[in-house]
Amino acid sequence: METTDCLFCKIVRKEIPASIIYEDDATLAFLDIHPTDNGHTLVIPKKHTSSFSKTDELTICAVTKAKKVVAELLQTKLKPNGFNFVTNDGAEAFQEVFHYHEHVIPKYKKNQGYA
Ligand code: DGP
Repeated sequence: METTDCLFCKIVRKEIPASIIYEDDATLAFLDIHPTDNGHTLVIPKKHTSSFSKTDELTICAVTKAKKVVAELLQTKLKPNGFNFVTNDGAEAFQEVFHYHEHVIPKYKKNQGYA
């Protein structure tokens, strides 16, 4: 896909709005529009790459470092009891947006989620 048509590239270029919670030179993190839990965040590289398996190691390292920062931010702000770190790679694995992204999903004890 051309980056001009890519939804997450448009978010990187600030052409469409997103609730950005972290940004550095190489990565961006913003709240998922369809959260499965409070604080569900997507961490993406700023440069376009379609999926985890098509991404170079340096970019994966940058995204992984950003994931750690994001988890710490969410831990401080929302006090979850754990996290799911999820990567969907390929249509058969339910990847819907073909710009590599990592899900950081805070998990809460029962009845603590949407406090
Ligand atoms: P995946 O199935 O791993 O490709 O997840 C894609 C996620 O992207 C899905 O949880 C919903 C989210 N998403 C789709 N469109 C938008 C959007 O326009 N803005 C934001 N913030 N998230 C989006």
